[in-house]
Amino acid sequence: MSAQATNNPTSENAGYLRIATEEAWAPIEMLDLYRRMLAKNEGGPGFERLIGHYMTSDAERPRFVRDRLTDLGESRLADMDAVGVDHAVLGLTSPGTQALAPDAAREIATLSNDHLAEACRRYPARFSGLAAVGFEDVPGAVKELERGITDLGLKGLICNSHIRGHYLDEQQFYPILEALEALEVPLYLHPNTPNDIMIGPLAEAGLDGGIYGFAVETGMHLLRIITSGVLDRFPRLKIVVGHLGEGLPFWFYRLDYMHGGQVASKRYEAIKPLQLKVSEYFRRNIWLTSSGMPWAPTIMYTREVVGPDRVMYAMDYPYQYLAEEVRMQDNLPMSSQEKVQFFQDNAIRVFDLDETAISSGRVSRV
Ligand code: 1DF
Ligand code: MN
Repeated sequence: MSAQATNNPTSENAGYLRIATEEAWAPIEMLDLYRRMLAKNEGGPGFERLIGHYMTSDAERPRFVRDRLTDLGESRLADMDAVGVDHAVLGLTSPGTQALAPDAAREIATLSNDHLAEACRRYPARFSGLAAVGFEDVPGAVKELERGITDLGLKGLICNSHIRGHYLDEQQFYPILEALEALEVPLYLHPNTPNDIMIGPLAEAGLDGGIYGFAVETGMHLLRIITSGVLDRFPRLKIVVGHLGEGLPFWFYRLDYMHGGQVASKRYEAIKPLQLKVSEYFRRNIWLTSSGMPWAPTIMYTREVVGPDRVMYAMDYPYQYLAEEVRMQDNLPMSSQEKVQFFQDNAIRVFDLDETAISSGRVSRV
């Protein structure tokens, strides 16, 4: 592929496919339901602060977001082309089904999976998708996950952190984790607004959103999954986490030290001995994406402590759509082989993407 062969300003001669792994979408039906919930003051404080903003603000960014979330066709593809993103792994935007009562959650999950699978069939070079489920109806969730993966060809499960205040380490959700392990597909543990109990002081300071509150909520969720022993019980479970692991790699030494101390002193009943150190689960069960975190020092540090085969590119479209951030990551201080791994191969491997379809799409665009 030559420089003249593409009209794409940033993918010329890149030498790798850019696969973006935390890309958001929403069916119109879900946004309509969200609007009805807002009008009736349903959904809780976090929902109101997050979705209220994106559904009603006249500012440019929320307008762009609500306009682009629902598109699984030409305008999304044009935006991807404009910044050189070859392929997007799409997940139902936060909070997805997870602010909804069980019946509505099931209905939205089913229609989302159908719409998303249709877009992936239409544009196999450009889109792959993650299944959504209604988590509170656990047997229904297992069935829908199996349908999503086996019948619809989706590539994993999106979980937008807390499930109306509940967390995946609770035993009631084990059948879903068991199904993920059996199907050999990853869980994408994506941010949500903090739960109703945690949100108070964050909201008071305006820190409940992507600026920090999402990471507090989602990092805690991931830690609960680890410290509860879920990954000893399901040792082949694969979990993908955005925002470079919601900051947790920076905590590895302290997590291991404090966890060991708490086990030794039997300080809390919930902190039990684990088969591995807390940080070691990140090198066995967990993959991290660079969504929202395009900054070289943090990406390079994270690769160093979890391994280069576990850190991969994500954009977080349409929430963070900047050509500059693609370029920042094109310019990471890595060898060309390491960039292939970061932008392309890690995602292909963990999501089991169709490399042939993705590559052929690129050729047809040049
Ligand atoms: C925001 C960020 C919103 C992310 C999201 O979904 C989201 C935001 C409502 O900035 O308000 O998925 N994100 O993943 O960083
Ligand atoms: Mn996101």
